[in-house]
Amino acid sequence: MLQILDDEGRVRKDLEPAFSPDELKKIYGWMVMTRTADAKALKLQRQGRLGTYASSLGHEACQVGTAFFLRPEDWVFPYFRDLGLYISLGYPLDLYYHYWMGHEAGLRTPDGLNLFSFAIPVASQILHAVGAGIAANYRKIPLAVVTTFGDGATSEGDFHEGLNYAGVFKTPTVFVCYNNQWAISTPRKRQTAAETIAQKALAYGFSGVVVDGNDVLAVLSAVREALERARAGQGPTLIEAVTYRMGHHTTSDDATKYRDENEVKEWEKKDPLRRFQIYLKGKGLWDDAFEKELQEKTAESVEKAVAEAESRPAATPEDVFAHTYATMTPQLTEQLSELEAFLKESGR
Ligand SMILES: Cc1ncc(C[n+]2csc(CCOP(=O)(O)OP(=O)(O)O)c2C)c(N)n1
Ligand SMILES: [Mg+2]
Repeated sequence: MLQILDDEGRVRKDLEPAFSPDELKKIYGWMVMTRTADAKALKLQRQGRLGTYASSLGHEACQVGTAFFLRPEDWVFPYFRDLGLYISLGYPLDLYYHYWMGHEAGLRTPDGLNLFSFAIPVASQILHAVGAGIAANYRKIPLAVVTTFGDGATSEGDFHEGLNYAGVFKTPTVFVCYNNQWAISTPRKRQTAAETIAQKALAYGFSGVVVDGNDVLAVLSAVREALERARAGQGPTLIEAVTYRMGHHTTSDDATKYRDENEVKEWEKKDPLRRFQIYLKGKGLWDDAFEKELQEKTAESVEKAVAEAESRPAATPEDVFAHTYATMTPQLTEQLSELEAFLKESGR
């Protein structure tokens, strides 16, 4: 497993990537923003102001590390637990919140961002990413396509079909698996008998690497190398970022029913933010005053995003019917009339 910062934030000098102070601060800032915006989403959900939410707590290094080296021409096919990636790519936070508040408009990506709407159907985005890679090859455009997914996605047919095709046709795809040890209540050991997820790439004829997903420098290094290979026509890479889902699966889940709290405590010691903070401090780039100012600025922009999201139109029950077909089927039209009659009768 590639690790550059250990659990105590000590750096492997021989592997240390060369970042400028500004770049290091930017990476840290995005990680802090991810954590703050995530905590806010959980609070809003508890207050009935946001719908079911999938927390990114603990995934900040994987998500920010995956996004940092992306270029405007690259394409991204993420999944539902990817707040840090959205933040790093400059996706408006108010839009992101608006989606989780139940409005599909929140996933309408602003022009100029090559970011596909994130996938809720597990692993379906992997096929889209491979398809986009085929298109890039066909048009001879040197770009990379990144897709993210969880450990649970690796048991889906879509994962195997996607990786097989990518290997055969050498698509410029970077597959990033956030192996957070759980797929709802299914633990990693019940997901696959293979020793690692990364080794599955070998069966499809390309490289797989395991990285410490709580070490942002390790994720950054592995993703940079994979992106360069993809853009140079050297084909796909599978990156397994080993991390941990610190929260429940979503706000509709209670993980205490199926996992040992001691396991969560063990992973707290590997916190990606704390490790990176120690590293920055060692470089003279972090102190209490810097942290305080960053926290204040971050909290302010999060509050602004919430206010903007709440000023947008709320989703209506009728919206459920609106966006599946260009023209509704007769059955849907009938069901919509029934719903409308019900809403009228019940005075809503
Ligand atoms: C095709 C499909 N099957 C089942 C589900 C229900 N479901 C939602 S998330 C999830 C587990 C995903 O686990 P993992 O891929 O490890 O991602 P994580 O949630 O841990 O980030 C399941 C089974 C779904 N959304 N799509
Ligand atoms: Mg998982």
